[in-house]
Amino acid sequence: MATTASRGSSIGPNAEPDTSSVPVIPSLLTSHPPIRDALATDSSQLQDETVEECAPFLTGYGHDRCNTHGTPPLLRDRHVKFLQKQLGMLPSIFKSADPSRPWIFYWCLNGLSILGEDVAEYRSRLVETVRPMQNKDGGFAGGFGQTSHLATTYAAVLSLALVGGEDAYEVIDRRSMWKWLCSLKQPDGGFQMAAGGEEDVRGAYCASVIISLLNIPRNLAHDSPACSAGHTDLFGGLPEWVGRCQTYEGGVSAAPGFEAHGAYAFCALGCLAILDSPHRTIPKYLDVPRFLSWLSSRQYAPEGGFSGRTNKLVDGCYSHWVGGCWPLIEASFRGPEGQPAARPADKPLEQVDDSLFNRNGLIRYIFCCCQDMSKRGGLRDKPSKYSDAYHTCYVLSGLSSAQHKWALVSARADATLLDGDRWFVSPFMSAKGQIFEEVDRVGTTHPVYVIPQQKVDDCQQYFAVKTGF
Ligand code: FPP
Ligand code: K
Ligand code: ZN
Repeated sequence: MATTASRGSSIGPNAEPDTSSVPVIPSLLTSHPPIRDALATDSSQLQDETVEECAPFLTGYGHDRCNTHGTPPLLRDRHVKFLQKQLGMLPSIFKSADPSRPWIFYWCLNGLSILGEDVAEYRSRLVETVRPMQNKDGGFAGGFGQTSHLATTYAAVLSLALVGGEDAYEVIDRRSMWKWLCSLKQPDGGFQMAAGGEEDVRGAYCASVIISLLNIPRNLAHDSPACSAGHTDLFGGLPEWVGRCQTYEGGVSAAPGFEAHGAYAFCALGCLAILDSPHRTIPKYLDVPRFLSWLSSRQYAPEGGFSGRTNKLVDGCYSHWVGGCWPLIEASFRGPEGQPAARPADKPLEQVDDSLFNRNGLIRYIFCCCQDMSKRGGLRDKPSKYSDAYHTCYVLSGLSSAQHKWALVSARADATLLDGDRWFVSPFMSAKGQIFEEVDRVGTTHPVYVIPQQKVDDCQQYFAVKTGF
């Protein structure tokens, strides 16, 4: 947490609670932080307003079905319906989102899958929809006739992996994908997002995900711009380039010299965890203590949620971008832990809470502030915002990482392999008590690829036998 607030002043409507009926909520999550910057600015004003906005929700306002910890239930069916609707015909106000259609597929399919839905039934629809989005020169665009982009390619590939099966995998033209990735690879080691486009850490992550999921050959085509710097490998100079994105604050920016942001931090760790096992790459290319200090400062009290950057506000989507950093950073200093002892799957083991962030704080922010409790459903940034597919996907993914514990079981023996690390997930249940109902525990996604672990394995297995194209 950013601060400890046991002596802070109370906020919200339950400042003087009738203790007989009011749930017990730690004062850290119901009080202003005890240490406040005396300098009032537009940022501190917005921060105060956000605390006031969240406070009534955090104490159970408007929820008639809160449990004894003041946590409302997960409105699973409503969120499922919301995502299903987003996969259908959309009204004309979505026109500007047309180039992001592969993203909408990914957010919805991944969100549905975290909520326990089988998304394989979308296979034939998805296959026919994304096929025309692939360009002859490689990669996927946001729609037919548009330019290929690494972000839409990443979203299309993950969507195909989510529905799985040969028909989906075979949509992808690996040879043209390889050629296109070679054309985006830059002499300084990074990747442009599109031909002539910006070079940033999203590119480093998206390219690493695509290459390692599809077993794309790593040798560089002779006409790649990166060859001029002597590179011969698609990954040449990439971890060094990612390392240069770490800022004085300890977080990671889009490209060297910019402001640290949670979304880019996740991309950096994800990329490094693909290039080799995280306990080798992360400490080698990042200053971990400085990174940890910045990452810890992303969780706010009393809101409980994460912000994306210094002096900005909590937002549900950072439950994933920031929350998803924790398992990777933990694996980086724990290293491979070996196969855990077998335990009954239906009974979570109570664990000593040695977590590096306040899991219950984040879980409370998500259940109380991020759910649209109306018929609309879906999850959101904060109570004053509308739910959307992006926030629904990433709030659920963040909830999943707060409800589970990931461990690296074994690391790849050979650093040239890209799919050798084995991860193990278990339900997290703090010995201090669980503030949500067991039925409200959501599914899991792979800590690096952010789709279910089984879908990652299936996809990598399918392409592993393809040597060359
Ligand atoms: C700031 O928005 C947001 C950014 C600077 C980064 C956005 C990037 C992503 C969400 C994802 C990238 C990842 C991949 C895999 C493509 P803001 O100023 O509206 O929000 P803030 O106030 O919370 O910083
Ligand atoms: K935001
Ligand atoms: Zn957001």
